[in-house]
Amino acid sequence: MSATIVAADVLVTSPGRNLVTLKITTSDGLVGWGDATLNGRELAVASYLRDHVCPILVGRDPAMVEDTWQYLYRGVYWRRGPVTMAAIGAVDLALWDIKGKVCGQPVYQLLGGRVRDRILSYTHATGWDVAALLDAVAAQRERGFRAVRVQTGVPGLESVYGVTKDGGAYEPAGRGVAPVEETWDTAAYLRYLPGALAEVRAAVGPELELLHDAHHRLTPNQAARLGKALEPVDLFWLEDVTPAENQDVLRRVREQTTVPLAIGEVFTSVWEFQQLITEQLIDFVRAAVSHVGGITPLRRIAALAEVWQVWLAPHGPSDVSPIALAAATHVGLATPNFAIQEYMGYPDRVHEVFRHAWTYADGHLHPGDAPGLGIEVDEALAARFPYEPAYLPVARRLDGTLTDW
Ligand code: KDG
Ligand code: MG
Repeated sequence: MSATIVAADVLVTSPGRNLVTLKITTSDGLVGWGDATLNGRELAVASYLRDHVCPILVGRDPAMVEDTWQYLYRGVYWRRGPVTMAAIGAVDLALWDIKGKVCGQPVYQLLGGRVRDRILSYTHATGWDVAALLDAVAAQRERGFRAVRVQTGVPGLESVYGVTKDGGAYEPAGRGVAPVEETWDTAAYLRYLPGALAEVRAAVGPELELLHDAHHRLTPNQAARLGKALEPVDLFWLEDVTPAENQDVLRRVREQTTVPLAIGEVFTSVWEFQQLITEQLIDFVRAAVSHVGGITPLRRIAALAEVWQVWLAPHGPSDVSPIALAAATHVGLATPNFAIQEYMGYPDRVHEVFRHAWTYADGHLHPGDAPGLGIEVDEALAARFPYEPAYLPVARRLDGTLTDW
């Protein structure tokens, strides 16, 4: 007789940042873990799971990964959206984890086995000015990274999202019951960035891969101008140039510049990537395995992208928990058109709560060979760090109007 799901529980913990975790337990005593974290909307996903998904998981066959995905996506009238898809993603990861444990194999073996030995990763370097940024880049090179995302301050602005003034790590969400408000000036950014990144390139030499994230703040025309201006910097990619909704306009950016474009960390389904991939409007798909609904749909996105010579480069900030990072590394090891994995890193306590088989060494990640996703959650430790409200900042232009995220 096949096993059944006997319990599905949600853990919300904040060991340095808020993380939401789904635990599925089967009648043969196996446990599967899924990441349900949605930055700044953590409790909405926790409720979606607790109130609407966990009760209907109990009694189902944990082996039916694909059918469960279809059931939670196609079988529900209100489909799509980040809260729904993060919840479905958590279930999908937990069921792949269980399937690996049942088979005694790491998930990458179930996905067809490795196509590479290890997966290239990039991390973040931030500095308020070029000198500080170069120090931060040097520190990441010391850690072995061969690819670094570089973000700087902008003269005249008090703060810039993702850039610290002390050169240290940053946390995407600030604690507090309301988001911090920042001031943003696209014109000042466009004036400053090309020169600053040219200095970075001149200092680091030609081999280090440099990436930059514009966080959806530009118009298509501004994006085209920035792309052209950054061509001499030889970026690995320029990320999220325009707001994600308006995809036709990216054709204009493509026609004007050869800078590689990466988009998609806020997308939640293959359909949102369809036009960008099939019209080759981007070079890299930034899907987060947890936010697009799990390994099951991420593999479809990767397969569609492969046909159109678009590369997979999963999102991996600190608000994608070590469980989803594990899943992304399993997919990356087994996917031919995988390019690079973001590895922003975590507060130390996160590594203590989420013990993981994945490892980082010498600029690369490896999922490890533990069965399933290779994650063990210390639930007692997790319980010591209750949820604290925390939000991404919002930004207003100089005249007070809100910018896009
Ligand atoms: O929740 C928002 C962060 O994940 C985001 O700001 C990180 O843009 C990001 C990136 O590329 O990692
Ligand atoms: Mg990004």
